[in-house]
Amino acid sequence: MKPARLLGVVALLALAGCSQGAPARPSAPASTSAPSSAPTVAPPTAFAGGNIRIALVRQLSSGDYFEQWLAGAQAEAKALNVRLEVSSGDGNNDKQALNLEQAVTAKSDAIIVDHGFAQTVQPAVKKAVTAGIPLVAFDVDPGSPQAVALTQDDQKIAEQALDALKAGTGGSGEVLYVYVAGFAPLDRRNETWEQFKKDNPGIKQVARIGVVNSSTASAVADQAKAALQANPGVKAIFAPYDEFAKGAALAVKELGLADKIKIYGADISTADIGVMTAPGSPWVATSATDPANVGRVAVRAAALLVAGENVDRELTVPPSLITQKGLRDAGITSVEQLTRAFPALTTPDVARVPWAAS
Ligand code: SR1
Repeated sequence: MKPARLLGVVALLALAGCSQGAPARPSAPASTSAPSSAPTVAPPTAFAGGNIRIALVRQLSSGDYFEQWLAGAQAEAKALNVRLEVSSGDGNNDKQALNLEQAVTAKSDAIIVDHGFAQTVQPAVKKAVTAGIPLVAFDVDPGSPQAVALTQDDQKIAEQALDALKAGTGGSGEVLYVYVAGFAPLDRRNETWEQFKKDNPGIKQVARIGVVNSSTASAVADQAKAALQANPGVKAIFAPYDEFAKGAALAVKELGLADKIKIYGADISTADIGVMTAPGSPWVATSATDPANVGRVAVRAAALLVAGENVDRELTVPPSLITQKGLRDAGITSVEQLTRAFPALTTPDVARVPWAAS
């Protein structure tokens, strides 16, 4: 992208409501690409041989968000010369708990737990902590104060999307809500939604749908079609997870309602940008972090713990509001372009590793 156009991109995104509007830094790298600033100290000797093993124990692995997150985690592991040993429960909580037990038994140098339900992961988290294994929990309550809890700012994610919904609807009208209870980030976003409804009595939730599985978007599309046919007055959909928003967009398009119903979502990926910017797309706004950046933060935090460095027990990555108009006006077609144009999506100071470039 030419520099003049790039500056236009940043301005347009800022105008579009990107709340993390840092000044333009056209040369900022995409979050999975090589870091750019020099390290300030030498790496601990334990990291020299490439023998540090960090277990990444995931509940879910399918879908854009989880794939990008893993790519970021792997890139950071490579940069830090650590081995990332990845397992996934594929949506099965018992399998994830078993994988976590195995990571403890295998004496991993550190463990990252990615999503999961508190009741199924906390017993094994406790065993890890008792065994002295440093642990980072992303989007799941570890239940142990010794563990580092990493989250995106879910309240902000919901607030940004709902501010856009309020502006788009004028603060009144029937809304279809997509939610599944039990996932910590969705539960936090739900708290904000509940408060939003109290603060905005003109907004009426007429139906709630939602499913999380290996084909979330198509399952949500089926549910959304039925809900929209049963509720012809709906003018907005709050779908705060990109697989939900993609499913909702499919339903609205297939029912030919894109000029009447707008979707306010969460998360971003290159595929999501394609959906949002497609002609006639109803998905008009999304509040998101860069998932690859969050994956990088998780690995950095785990590496710092292995090195005996201090890490805040709560780490939060802030989101930005990204609008359909901003993306279209700037001609953005990929997350790489988005992160280059909008450096606040990359957070090198969250769990900064002093011996690594950032
Ligand atoms: C099923 S939970 C999905 C959410 O997890 C991450 O926090 C992403 O933001 C996604 O929306």
